[in-house]
Amino acid sequence: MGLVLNLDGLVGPSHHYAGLSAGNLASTQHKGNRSSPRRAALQGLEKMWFLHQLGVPQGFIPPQIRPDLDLLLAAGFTGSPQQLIEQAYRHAPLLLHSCYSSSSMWTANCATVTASQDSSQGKVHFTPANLISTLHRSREAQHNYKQLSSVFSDDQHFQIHLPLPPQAGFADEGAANHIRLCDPITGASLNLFIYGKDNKNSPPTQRFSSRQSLLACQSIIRHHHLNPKHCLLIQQNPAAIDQGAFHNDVVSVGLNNVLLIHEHAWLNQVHVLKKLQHLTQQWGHPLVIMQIDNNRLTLNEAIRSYLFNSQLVMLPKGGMALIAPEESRESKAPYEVIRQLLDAENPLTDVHFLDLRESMQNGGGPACLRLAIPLSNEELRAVDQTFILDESRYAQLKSWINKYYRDTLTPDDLRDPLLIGENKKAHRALIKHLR
Ligand code: SUG
Repeated sequence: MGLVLNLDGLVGPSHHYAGLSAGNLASTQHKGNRSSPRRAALQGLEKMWFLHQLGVPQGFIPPQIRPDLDLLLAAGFTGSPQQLIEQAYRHAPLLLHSCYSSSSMWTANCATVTASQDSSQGKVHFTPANLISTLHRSREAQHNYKQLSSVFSDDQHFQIHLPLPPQAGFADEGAANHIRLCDPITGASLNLFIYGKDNKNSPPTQRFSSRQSLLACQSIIRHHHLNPKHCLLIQQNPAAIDQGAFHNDVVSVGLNNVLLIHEHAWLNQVHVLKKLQHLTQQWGHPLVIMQIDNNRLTLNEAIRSYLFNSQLVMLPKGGMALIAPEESRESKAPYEVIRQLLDAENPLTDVHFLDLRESMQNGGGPACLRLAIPLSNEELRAVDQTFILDESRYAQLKSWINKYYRDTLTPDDLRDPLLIGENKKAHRALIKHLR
């Protein structure tokens, strides 16, 4: 049976709340609040360590270098780094926040990944997402390409494609809109690609724009040499996007033969789920669809609690655990849903609630912080082991965060000229550790 490597993004030292993502309610609501980069990074690291201790393969990728001064140069500002920052602060605050954004921590948006068994080329394929829907995130794409090319450099097993063209028609947000279902017995699989807009026929959203295009999904299916018969193109429910489900992983999550989904996640959901049942009817382990109806948990409560942004992980002892955000324990309806899921007949055996509040306040729950990569044992051995978490790496990263990260940061603090040097120093120290 295959395994899944979770590759989490380390939170960067300039993590802050700038309200950069329209349609992401948490980002908008926390705009301007004081953040704690240190707490954010430690919360993310503790999640990785927790999963490692559960026996789940866990890796990490470093934060991207910030500030991204090239963005300010591209906008026509000139001068020393300090002068660039000061000018952006005065004349283009949005650019200042974007160039300091730590958004590369949400690696579910770093790329779409498909399993070697699913490709006629027999390789694990990666397409880094172009992330063109938001300015701050679009700056991640080129670096993600380089980073993935270095972590997965063994070209016998891995192929890293270029991001899709940086145009709206190809808008791509990575694995947050992709689910791989598979039969743990026969290895048969189904790749679900969930898009928001098809550039012609889609019922339009009213309030927020959708981020994932149909063309991006179709292009990835071709680049990765997937069998179209084993891929399903599904449209997000525009009403869910309008309520704040900016990515599909805010309203559904799947692993192996299990799909946990809100009733209003997809367009024509009744029909799509029937099709899914039909396509998987030969599987040795039948598909288990756990649909949560709106009368048990409203879409609004689902989005607030981020219950569906939990991670589903396979446990070495057998069974599956749900790694849920603390917020889904704190209110009655989501907690009740989880309790009932645990009591019901399904592969879910455990639930763990984790405190990821710093990331959650920017709209990033447990599943946003990781890129789930289906691998064989041999493929896992071919990954650059520098980026795989073990006890000594965990201790090293923890002391690095404690040493170099500020305890708090307000959006105004980005003006502080000292922050540029602090970020640089932190980055250099990390590179040194990793070497
Ligand atoms: O793209 N938030 C991210 C959250 C990404 C969540 N990922 C998944 N659902 N997979 C986004 O909207 C907020 C940045 C700010 O406002 O400062 C931000 O980029």
